[in-house]
Amino acid sequence: YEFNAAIVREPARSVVNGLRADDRGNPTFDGVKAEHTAYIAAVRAAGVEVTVLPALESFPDSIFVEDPALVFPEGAILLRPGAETRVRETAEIAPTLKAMFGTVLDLPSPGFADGGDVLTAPKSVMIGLSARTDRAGAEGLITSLDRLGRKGEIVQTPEGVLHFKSDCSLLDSETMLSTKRLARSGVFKDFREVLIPEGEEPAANALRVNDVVMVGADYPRTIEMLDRLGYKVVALKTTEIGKIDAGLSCMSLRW
Ligand code: CIR
Repeated sequence: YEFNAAIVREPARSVVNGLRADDRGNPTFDGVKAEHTAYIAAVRAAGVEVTVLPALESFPDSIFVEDPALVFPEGAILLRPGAETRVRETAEIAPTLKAMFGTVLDLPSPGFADGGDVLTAPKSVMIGLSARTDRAGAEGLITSLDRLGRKGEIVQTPEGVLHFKSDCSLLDSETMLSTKRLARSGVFKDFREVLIPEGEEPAANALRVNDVVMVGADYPRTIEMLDRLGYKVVALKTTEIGKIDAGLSCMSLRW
């Protein structure tokens, strides 16, 4: 969770048509834009140098740069998103990553993997199988991680949850913020677990950046809990991006 640099992408007007599992109405472009602007400011305020890429009108979900790639200080991996409308986002971000990283690997074929399913923890990189990340993709990713000197571990995303990280985030090197439904599977037995209060599940996609934890402003009980545990919480509005199943980690690639 210690980062010097990040990449984000401006939302396109088409973001209002972003993918979603349940339709709770379209987000507004201005609302998404405002949430994104505040997010960039918060990441910068946490001490990170942020590169802002231009909007891609043909890719409604391209604001969620976390999904088509994976980055580490030692190199980047170009992924293959599991949603048909998002696969070509990889080719769009590839030139930027090739300019910024000495090593850029391609996810081996076959299979699919979304960055939202990948959680970088201190001892391993956890890869959640989901509707977007299949076993072939996860196994291919383990090979790529190996080439970067990282150990990958395949785990399961709860049924009906978009991404593994929709339900968890690293709070510090020993502590995981998780929904109860995910923690129940035992995946975080090597961590201290902090469980999301019932009804605030989307708050699990929080984002630790250097000394702050960014949390969705719509989740007061989670904010209060983290505050009480001594974390420096920055509350950010995620109401509009939440309508297209996104949270705080989705909007950046960090290293
Ligand atoms: C999608 O369904 O792909 C987007 N509407 C939301 C992606 C969220 N990304 C993430 O959790 N990493």
